[in-house]
Amino acid sequence: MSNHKLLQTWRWYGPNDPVSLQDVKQAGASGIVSALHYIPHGEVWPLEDIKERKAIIEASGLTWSVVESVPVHEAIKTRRADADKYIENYKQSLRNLAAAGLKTICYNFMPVLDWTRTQLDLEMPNGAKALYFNWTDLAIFDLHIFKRAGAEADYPAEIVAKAKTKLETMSQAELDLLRTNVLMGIPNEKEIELETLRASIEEYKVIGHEGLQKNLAWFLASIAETCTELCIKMTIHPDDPPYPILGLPRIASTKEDLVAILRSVDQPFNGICYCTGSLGAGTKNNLVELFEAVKERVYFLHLRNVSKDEEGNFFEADHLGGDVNMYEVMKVVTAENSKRAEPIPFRPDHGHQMLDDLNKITNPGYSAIGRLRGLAELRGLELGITGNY
Ligand code: DNO
Repeated sequence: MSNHKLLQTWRWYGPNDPVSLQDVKQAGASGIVSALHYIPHGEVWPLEDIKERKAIIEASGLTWSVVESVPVHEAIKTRRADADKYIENYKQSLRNLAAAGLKTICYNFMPVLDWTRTQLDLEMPNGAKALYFNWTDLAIFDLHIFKRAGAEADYPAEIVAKAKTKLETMSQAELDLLRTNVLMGIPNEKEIELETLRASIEEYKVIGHEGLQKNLAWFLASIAETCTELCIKMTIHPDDPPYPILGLPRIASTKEDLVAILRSVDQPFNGICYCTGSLGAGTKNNLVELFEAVKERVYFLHLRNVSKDEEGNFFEADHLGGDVNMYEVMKVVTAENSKRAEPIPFRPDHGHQMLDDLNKITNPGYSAIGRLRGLAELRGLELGITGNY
């Protein structure tokens, strides 16, 4: 048993991030979660570039603890004819990262789109702004902007009807904003075009749920030896939201999914990024039970909260508010942490845009003050539970 605390980390998008490393230090985190977002997906991350980013972080007295993400190229997810080349590139990036001492890597296997929201500024009663996912708005995008063939069948009749009624009240500017929000990617990474999305949806139709599971198992098996040799821990980020959207398959949404992923290549390198916000949006997910099922392989934590309604729409709640009982989660997380040789890194994933940040241009979900509040609450909760002062 060890009485070390969880490792407090903070996602930093690099030198262009409006939140500075000095800000991160004032928030009280000691670890940085970062990635070389400017490198196109699928290309090798040069060792020099990795070292440069590391040096910038270390010059501020912080440590680069987790790499989030090393994106998996679509050619791998779909196992296209040229997939082997991308596997080789991925392995080379891992070698370069390990050479710089970076060994915890986050990735996802969501087809085409990373996390998806329909609104980025839902106003809370206190005036702060939160990220929001609404099925009616997604249906408006899908049925009336994107016009995906057969999309109607993927929504309950009431949502289709609501979408139709709401559409009539929306201005062109509102529709454009909805489109931008749904297609929004990671800051500094390439935005997805509607036509690319359309082509991908066709490609994934053929692959299906099982095909995508197999492709992930193949990816993991292909990098297994390299990871084990280099002591790299891979952590898959769950689907966000944890449902199929736009006709795309999802394979990392539930406890069963995550257990199946671990079993598919049952080796220590194959781990999980336990994201309470993504998994918490699943109406059937029990977060404590889920953690218990996979805990030995949880190498990274994203702690945030969501509040769902009866239709399954959800907004991002305060870290200690919402549907995820963070007290119960923190109890199981800290129990697992006390068994580890190294503390598990966590970050306050997303935060409200609040106070002075309301007047600033920020990366959605990644403004400073809301995350600072989340981090402070989470570390207080941890201390209250463990008593490890
Ligand atoms: C959203 C993030 C995700 C995550 C990737 C991991 O804010 O948690 O974008 O970084 O899915 O690959």
